[in-house]
Amino acid sequence: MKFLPTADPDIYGAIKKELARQQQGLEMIPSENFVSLAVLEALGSILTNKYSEGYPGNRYYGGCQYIDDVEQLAIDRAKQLFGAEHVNVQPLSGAPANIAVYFALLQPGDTVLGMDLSHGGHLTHGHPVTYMAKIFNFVRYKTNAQGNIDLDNLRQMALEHQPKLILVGYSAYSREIDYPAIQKIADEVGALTMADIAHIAGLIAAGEMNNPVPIFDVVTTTTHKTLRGPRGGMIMCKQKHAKAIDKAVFPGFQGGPHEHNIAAKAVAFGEALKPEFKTYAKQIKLNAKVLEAEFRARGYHLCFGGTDNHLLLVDVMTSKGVTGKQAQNALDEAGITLNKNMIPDDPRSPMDPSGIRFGTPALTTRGMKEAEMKTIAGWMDSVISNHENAEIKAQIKTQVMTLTAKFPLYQDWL
Ligand code: DSN
Repeated sequence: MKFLPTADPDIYGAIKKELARQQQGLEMIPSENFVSLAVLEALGSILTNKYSEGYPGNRYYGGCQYIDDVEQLAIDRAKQLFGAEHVNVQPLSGAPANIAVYFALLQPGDTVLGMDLSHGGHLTHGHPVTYMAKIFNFVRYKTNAQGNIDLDNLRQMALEHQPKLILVGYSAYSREIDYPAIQKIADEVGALTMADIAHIAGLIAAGEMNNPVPIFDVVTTTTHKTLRGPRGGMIMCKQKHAKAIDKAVFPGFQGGPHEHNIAAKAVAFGEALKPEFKTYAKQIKLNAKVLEAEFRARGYHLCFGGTDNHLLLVDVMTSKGVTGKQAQNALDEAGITLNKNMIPDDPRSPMDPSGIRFGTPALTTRGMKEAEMKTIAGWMDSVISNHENAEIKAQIKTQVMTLTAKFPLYQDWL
């Protein structure tokens, strides 16, 4: 960096320390990733200076001719990636994208059928602590004992509650989703369908997971998880919902779009259209499968019976008598970052739940493969099983630093 070190040494210092943390640690939070330097450049560009309320070709402010090019490129590339009829790239992140969809398609008091948070759903899918839960009537379905979405139960609930919207797509669920079956239930009760593919968008774009976009009414995503773009959101929908969605995003909910961010989204979508991205997405899943096998072999209880995607939810309480918080803290001390997480119908509290959630997108971006996953699973087990043993945690941290040094990240960037 040329200017920041002298202009603002405090912020520069914090960035420098965070860079070292990212470089030296094993990032296993399944919703995190490392963007390319090209994405970073677009994100840090002068596009941040421009106001551009409206949409390409129809803005409220002057001087938007190049901004229009940027936003249209992002839209066109997203359409190509997912086979979408209409795309809105302006949502600032996943939560605003979901809220905009609710405002576009629902009236206050309407019923939405969404997955229970502890079974892998998301806060913005109607958790009682959210404002959306005060406006709309969210009814929650769950997974069955085998870890599958119980489609018979979902159908019964849909018949009973007559939802206006059926919502799928999760942030801690590790299995594939049968979109045509859910669309059939929605058709039977006259409900609209929405999928939140934030976690798995990159896997879907690469053809490694089922794609709801050609089937469902609306699909939301973030752009910064497996899709490996900048922090942001996006809505894809059938043409018949395009006007309502666009109006809900702006002027209904947001103001001026963040065009530097939209440019970075366009760059990331361009990267995801390349053949290398397919190889990357395949490897994310292969790596997750190795972690699954290694944890199963060590006697851990895997929620939902394992994984079809990039993440695992593991019940460390039942498996090893360690809470999710204890496991997260101990692993943090050893240089391995993941998050504590509720397991289905968790008897413990969200702040100290029974599980941990971890995944492979960021490690795979660094170039790590099956052999590294085996080693890492062994380290994780040692730390969890000896979570109060400072010596073991220190030893593993040293080994983590040796390993990460072999997979360089953002070298010379600062
Ligand atoms: N915070 C994101 C995650 O970790 O899944 C979703 O909101």
